[in-house]
Amino acid sequence: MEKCFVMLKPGVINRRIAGEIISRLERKGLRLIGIKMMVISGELAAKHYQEHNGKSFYDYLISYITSGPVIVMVWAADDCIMLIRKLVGTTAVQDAVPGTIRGDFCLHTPHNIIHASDSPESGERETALFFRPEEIIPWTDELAQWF
Ligand code: 3AN
Repeated sequence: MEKCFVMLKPGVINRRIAGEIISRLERKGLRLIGIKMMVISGELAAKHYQEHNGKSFYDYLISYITSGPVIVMVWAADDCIMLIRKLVGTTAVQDAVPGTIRGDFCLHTPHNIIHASDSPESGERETALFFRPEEIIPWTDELAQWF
């Protein structure tokens, strides 16, 4: 089963929309197997966004992501990453279609509200960065027998 690491970025808790966003992923039928609230250190942020090091928006991205509490989650399902990224919408908020999370809740790309892994490898890597193994709870889904 594919894992997708998801982060609700700083500001989401402040805006009181965490429940709304989590609910969208939950209603899709995805399985939540890990969740916690935290403040990310500069060191962890740098590891998470290492692929963007050197880009024009990198310093801003690191300072933003460490500026307040975030909610980190791990979701599981077949094709979880593709399904979540469709619900999330495009990186550039001006292209994000209404009905998607970014299309409905974001004004600016640097504050595009939510991170979701973009490949199964990233899903595994990011999950291991943010969660200890015992924090992942792969509960049995009784509906799965019908899938
Ligand atoms: P995504 O989050 O959609 O996978 P990435 O991995 O390309 O997109 O970018 C990581 C984060 O960096 C984005 N969520 C956004 O906050 C920021 N970012 C990406 N591209 C830009 C940009 N052109 N200008 C400002 N910030 C950006």
